Amino acid sequence: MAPKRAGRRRFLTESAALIGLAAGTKSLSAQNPEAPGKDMMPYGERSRFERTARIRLGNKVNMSMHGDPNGYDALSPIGEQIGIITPSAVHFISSHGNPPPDIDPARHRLMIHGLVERPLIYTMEELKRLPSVSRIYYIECLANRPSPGEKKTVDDNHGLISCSEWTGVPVSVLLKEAGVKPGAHWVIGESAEAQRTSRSAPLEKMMLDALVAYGQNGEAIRPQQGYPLRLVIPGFEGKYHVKWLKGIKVVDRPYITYWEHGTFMSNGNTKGQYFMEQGPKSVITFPAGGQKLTGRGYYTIVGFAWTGSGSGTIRRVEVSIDGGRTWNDAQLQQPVLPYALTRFQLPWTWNGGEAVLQSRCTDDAGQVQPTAAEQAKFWAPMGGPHGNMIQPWKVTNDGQVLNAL
Ligand SMILES: Nc1nc2c(c(=O)[nH]1)N[C@H]1C(S)=C(S)[C@@H](COP(=O)(O)O)O[C@H]1N2
Ligand SMILES: [Mo]
Repeated sequence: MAPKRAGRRRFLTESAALIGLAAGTKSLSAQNPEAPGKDMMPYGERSRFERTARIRLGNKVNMSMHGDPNGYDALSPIGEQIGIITPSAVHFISSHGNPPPDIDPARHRLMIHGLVERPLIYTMEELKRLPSVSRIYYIECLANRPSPGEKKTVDDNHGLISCSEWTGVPVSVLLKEAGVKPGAHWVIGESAEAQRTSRSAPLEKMMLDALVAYGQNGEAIRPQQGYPLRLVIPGFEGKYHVKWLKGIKVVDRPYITYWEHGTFMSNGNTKGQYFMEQGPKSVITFPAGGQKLTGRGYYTIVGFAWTGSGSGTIRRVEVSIDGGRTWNDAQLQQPVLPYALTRFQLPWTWNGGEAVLQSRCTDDAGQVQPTAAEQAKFWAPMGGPHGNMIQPWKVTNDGQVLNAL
């Protein structure tokens, strides 16, 4: 009994001291240690010890990395993401030169028009009165691809992907309400920003699982992500997820809008086909490019896998620690959800020597993530629209992790 009582007494004394401290400094917990005086009770911020941040793109230095000369783009710090949800504050941004428009949700409208029986106009309030769904989906930019040379870190090579819980109304509900006319096969998502970035997608997919989303991770979508409304088309290239959505126009055939031109005409796509679904892809996010191991010993290799093909579900992830000679099945961390990031992990003891780490995933359609060589061959001669090749990372004997592509 005696040691226990002593323990309890010490606990009481310490908590009394804490209470005294808190009283003395006037509700310590309510203050932001970074910005003294700012009241953190209504809307919180992270600890001042946390530094994870987006990486801005589009200036002269890194423009060539992602190719958009007007870029208002930013990479998500994927190498530091914990769990499958990307915090909204560090969701990647791909906005083609547009700062987010300043939209008052009270004045925003969504128009359903084109080949429909009854054109409809919804206010945000009306949309929110409809039954909603919440789904965890990734969005990945077409430009998210590893490359040798200039891109060194895991964020540089893979930061144009993020995963959120999106909440909104299925597009099918709105289209059924409007009544799609015979002869309609495609849908154009129309956006409200100055430089219109409309995209078209097949009606079938829109009816299947596309969302008009107003919620992201439990709150309103962030301005950079399309506030107050965006399209979410699970598994499709990022550019189809139209932000600042103001119209859904039902049409007879695909229209090549300005921003679709790239997919349609380049990338060896001589048949003029659309490639909207993204193939199986995975990447080790620790240990990964730009990071450093602090010493030999036990580590857990972690990473993400995802696919836009088939039913969008990852079935298997293998990890190689010897440059692809042998492969080990990694553990898939639950939940494993369609069109979401899937976490994988594998225990690893680093003996201090050189090692080449890489992951390869298989989706539930049986498609296996290709090596860079296989990828190049498939999309020859000009390289494919989807950069889903295997990413090798080289651990040097002083613990640096380098891009080994
Ligand atoms: N209205 C509008 N929607 C848009 C874009 C845009 O510039 N304007 N960019 C597209 C591209 S290229 C991508 S990859 C995704 C990125 O979404 P995010 O910025 O929320 O990450 O949005 C798409 N939707
Ligand atoms: Mo994009």
